[in-house]
Amino acid sequence: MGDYTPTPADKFAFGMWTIGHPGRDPFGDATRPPIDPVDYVRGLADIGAWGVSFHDDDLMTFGAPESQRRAELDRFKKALSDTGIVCSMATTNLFWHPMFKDGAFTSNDRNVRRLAIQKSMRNLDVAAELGAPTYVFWGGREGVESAASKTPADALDRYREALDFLASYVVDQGYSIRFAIEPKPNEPRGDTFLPTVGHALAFIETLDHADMVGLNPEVAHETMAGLSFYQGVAQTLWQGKLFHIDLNDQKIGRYDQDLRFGSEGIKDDFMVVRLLENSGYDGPKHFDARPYRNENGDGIWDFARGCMRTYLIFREKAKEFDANPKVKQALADAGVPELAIPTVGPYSRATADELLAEKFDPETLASRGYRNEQLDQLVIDTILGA
Ligand SMILES: [Mn+2]
Repeated sequence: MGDYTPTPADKFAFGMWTIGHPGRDPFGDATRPPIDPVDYVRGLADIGAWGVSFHDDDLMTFGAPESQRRAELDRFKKALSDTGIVCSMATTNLFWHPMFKDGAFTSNDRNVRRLAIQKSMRNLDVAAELGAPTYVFWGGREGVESAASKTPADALDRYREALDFLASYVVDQGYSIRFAIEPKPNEPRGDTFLPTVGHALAFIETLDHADMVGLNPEVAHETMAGLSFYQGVAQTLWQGKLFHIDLNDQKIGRYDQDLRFGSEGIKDDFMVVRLLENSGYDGPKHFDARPYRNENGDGIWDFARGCMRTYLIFREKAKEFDANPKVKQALADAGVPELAIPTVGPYSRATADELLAEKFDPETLASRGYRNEQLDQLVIDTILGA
């Protein structure tokens, strides 16, 4: 058993809005004071985190004079260099200000759309200055309550136009930044554009700079849609599009809970960690979650330590699972290695004729058992330490 103490080599990162979330919700005001960005970065270093991410408005007061914004940014930069915490991702706040109530890139107001792109360009400059390799696009307000209020094809055209323009800006500026779209089915809008991993993967293929754009899937968002996060991440990896990941937790069918990673969907979370660790993914393990609203003081850091601790426990359990001879046998019994064998190979007249001539006995094929119960029980035994 490891001691589950995180180190920067584990590449754990937290957003500025996560551990420091003041606890405001639609029914109640803040329950704890904001944390100064410099103290926040020091706190991350103290708990063994590696990276931090930010929205423009987390660091620099929106609408403040440029000299004040520069001073706020310089303070933050100094905290990064003092602690060694890396800026692992940046994003634009295109959801908080009331002007974004009808959307940002997809607002029906053309001037709001132009401002949203301008705001993103300015923060891309900051992201480049801080060395953030990934820029996330979560379309918080990109959606509708009334379906009649936007023509979906126009909204998708405008969404694509914004990302094409911004990707070209990155290329033109010579920045080493890739984009990651973060899908979410709803909340704060009734219906959000690009609601799931699948919608976003298909959308990316229509972009001018599709190679620069991948995904930032989030546990809570796929789970809200009733989907398996594990399967979503697996396909994202398969398509070479896992540019970033938001780890947290969520009960199906609820509002966006942003719970501590590993606190709810333990089995899916275990499978996600096993997948990430075995895939060669070397990006940040980024927690986009928040402490329970009734925490304060040390409690909010308990939350942050818990996210990392559970990841490390799952990482150890995943190694144990893959090394267990009983698991190897159960995987063989289930036919798992057989799925890796090509079915027919590349098409040729000869392989087609060979297949057409082959005789199958449906009764024999139907009589096979796949022993999934024993395999799944080994997953449970491993997680529970039995
Ligand atoms: Mn997120």
